Amino acid sequence: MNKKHETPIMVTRSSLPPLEEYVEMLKPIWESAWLTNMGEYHEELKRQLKRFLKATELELFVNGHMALELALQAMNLQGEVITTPFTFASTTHAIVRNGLTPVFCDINDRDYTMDAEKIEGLITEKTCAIVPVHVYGNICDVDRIHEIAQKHGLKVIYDAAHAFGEELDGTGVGQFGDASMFSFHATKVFHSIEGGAVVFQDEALKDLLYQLKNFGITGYESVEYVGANGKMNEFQAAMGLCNLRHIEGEIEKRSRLARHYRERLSGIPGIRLCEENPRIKYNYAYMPVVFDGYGADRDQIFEALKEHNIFARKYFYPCVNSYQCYREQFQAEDTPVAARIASQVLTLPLYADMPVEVADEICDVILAQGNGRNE
Ligand code: T4K
Repeated sequence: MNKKHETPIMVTRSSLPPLEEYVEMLKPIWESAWLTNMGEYHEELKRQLKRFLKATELELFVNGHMALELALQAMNLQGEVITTPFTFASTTHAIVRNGLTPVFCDINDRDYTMDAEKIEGLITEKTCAIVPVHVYGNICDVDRIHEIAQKHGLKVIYDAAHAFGEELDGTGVGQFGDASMFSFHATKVFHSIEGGAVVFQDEALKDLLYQLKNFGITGYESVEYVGANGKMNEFQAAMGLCNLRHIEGEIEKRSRLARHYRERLSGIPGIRLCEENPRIKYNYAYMPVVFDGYGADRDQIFEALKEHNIFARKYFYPCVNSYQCYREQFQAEDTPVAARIASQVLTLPLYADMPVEVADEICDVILAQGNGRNE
């Protein structure tokens, strides 16, 4: 079996532009001493991202969470919001921190996004919106969700934290629903150290989102909204501009690794990979693998990898509806598919500069665990 890595292999590793490129970008910041509050880089990144994401409208934020929280605030919602428990804490927290009540809809077991066929059964007279998540970059059933939202007069705000640059039949993923949030955290396919954006269709939201991220200030002597500080600074925007130059190469490198994982792990009894949808242009953000009736369970694989100094992650275990802060209000059993997948899934290390040999070693460890035990 392979030897243990001297330096640990983590689930991801931030991509960075050449240092000189970033340093070059810093010079104008030093000259102008303009560090934050919608500076030139902020505006330039906004323009470039709007183009790259094929977005109608786009606003930048200090991080993805604030972007989602303020996008929900901008929708002026009240009551219940249908969402998924199979996600990162941020999605639900953004709903709750807006004084809204999350209602958890189960996921489907093909791509782990919200099971659109279960949404209507959860709609009550209090329902105001749906917040689905394109989890792992798997694009939700946007057509069905749109149909349901139209029929019941609901807003749709997508958590697209994982879906940067993705397209469905050539349409930018941010074009679906009323708004979509993208995360530009250091661990994401595209990052600005921390950062995020809201892509939206209604021009009327433009000023509002801008104002909400700046304390609700609407003029030198007027504050009309209870806003927050959600501004992206110039150092973040500079990193974003540098990284955007290299994004195509980043995604290409990720796609090669993902393909390699697929070749090694496909067709093994008890190992399930998400089906690839030919309509989607993926960004290969994550490499989720489900162990279901394999020779070893998810936790055993996790431990075996750890012994080799390889740290896969159990994204997204536990489900949000069993967090300590929510478990009094919700039953994890109400979303059984999410609970099951959360207990079976492991996201394997995947980042642009990961050598293919490391993917091979990871597969070797996994396959050795199943040897002779999965008949
Ligand atoms: N919605 C969804 C569905 C999300 O997944 C997220 C964030 C959000 C909303 C909110 O967006 P942001 O407000 O974060 O923009 C990480 C990320 O911090 C988080 O952004 C991400 N989702 C989540 C899925 O993963 P952790 O706590 O697992 O990160 P951490 O610190 O354990 O890092 C993971 C690995 O990444 C490290 O082992 C090494 C590598 N890494 C990490 C950092 C911080 C680097 O290479 N460089 C770094 O700077 O949450």
